[in-house]
This record gives sequence, structure tokens and C-alpha cells, in this order.
Amino acid sequence: MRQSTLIFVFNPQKQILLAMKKRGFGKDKWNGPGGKVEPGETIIAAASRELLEETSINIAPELMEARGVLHFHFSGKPEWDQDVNIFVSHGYTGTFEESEEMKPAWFDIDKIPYDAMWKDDQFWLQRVINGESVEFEFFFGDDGFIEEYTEVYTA
Ligand code: 8OG
Repeated sequence: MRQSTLIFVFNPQKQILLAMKKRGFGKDKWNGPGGKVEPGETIIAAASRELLEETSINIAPELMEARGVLHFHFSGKPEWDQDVNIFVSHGYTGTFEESEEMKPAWFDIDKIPYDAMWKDDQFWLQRVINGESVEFEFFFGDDGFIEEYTEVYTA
């Protein structure tokens, strides 16, 4: 399965960094920075690279907390199927800047703009914010709505 990354950064005020996607997959949605793992790249290296490319901030690999994976399946579009590996960081260096791909902003964690995010995020993002790791399978229909989802429990 194609591998991708998604990173949620928190500042000392406990706000979360989200970014408005300006182009490509998920355009016009708020999301964490992230993107595809390139051939020969580790998942964590891809997370750092995407974060730097999209927001200009740096996170040391040891500050990246792995918080699970989302398995996405798209009806009639198997080429879109992917595993999205979630990371959280409570530290970073640099100052975030808008890129061609994303416009970042800090959000209070009780003001997350779920209406302008991927429809599945409401099922797992709060748990990631609370410190949990998550694993879900999501099946999207042609209309972009969730047809079915299941939580994968690992002992
Ligand atoms: O590089 P690319 O444009 O493919 O990156 C897509 C980004 O969007 C990547 O960080 C993974 C992320 N992403 C999905 N689906 C979903 C989703 O349903 N919810 C969230 N929050 N992110 C998603 O591809």
C-alpha cells in the first residue's frame, strides 16, 4: 500500500498547527502538514521533509511521536488507496511560513475546523490530541463521503 504521512505540531500554548491545502489531494481543506513517502525514504524522514517543505519548520526525528495509522480505501479508485502514518510533536525549530502548497495557522484545540477537514478526522483527531495512538480503516465512496469505517484494535 502507498505510504503517506501526517504531522500535528503543538506550540507551548497547546495550540495545534493546521494548514489550508492550496492544491492537489485535499485542496481547500485544513489538515496537518504531510505527504507521500518517496521510494527509499523512511516514513519518519518523509514526515520531516514534508513538514519543512510545506511549513518551513524543522522537527528533530527524536521529537516525532508515532501515533498510529489510517488505512484509506477509495471506491473505484484503488490507485488512491494509502496508509497515512500519524506523528505528533510538541517541539519544533524555525518559524512557519506559507508555501505554494499550504497556508499554516495555529488553532485552539477546542476550535478545530472539522467542517472544513476530511470527514474522517472527527473520528480520530481528538484522540490523537488526547495522547492516544489510533488505527482505523476508512472506505470512501465516489461522493467523498465515508461508506464504512472500522477501528483496528491491536493488543
Ligand atoms: O502529498 P499528498 O498531496 O498526496 O498528501 C496528502 C496529505 O493528506 C497527506 O498528508 C495525507 C493526508 N490525508 C489523506 N487523507 C486524509 C484524511 O482523510 N484525513 C487527513 N487528516 N489527512 C488525510 O490523504
